[in-house]
Amino acid sequence: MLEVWTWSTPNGHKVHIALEELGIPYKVIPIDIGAGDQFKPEFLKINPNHRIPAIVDPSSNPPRS
Ligand SMILES: N[C@@H](CCC(=O)N[C@@H](CS)C(=O)NCC(=O)O)C(=O)O
Repeated sequence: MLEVWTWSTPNGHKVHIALEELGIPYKVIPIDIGAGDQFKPEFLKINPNHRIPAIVDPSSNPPRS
């Protein structure tokens, strides 16, 4: 299942709208950009430019973001 690393902002909402419209299942991983979660190493591994939203496909080998 796709992972959506995101927060409640207009850029974050765009991804939910698209995935819901397409009927693609996904799991949300909240990244509180107000608290600085986007600078944590676990998120920077996914998106080094520290911006949400980011989508990860864990079924890919290696996982793609
Ligand atoms: N081009 C990106 C822009 C994403 C973006 O600017 N995200 C902002 C929140 S809406 C962000 O993560 N800001 C945190 C930061 O820059 O550290 C998109 O449209 O999704």
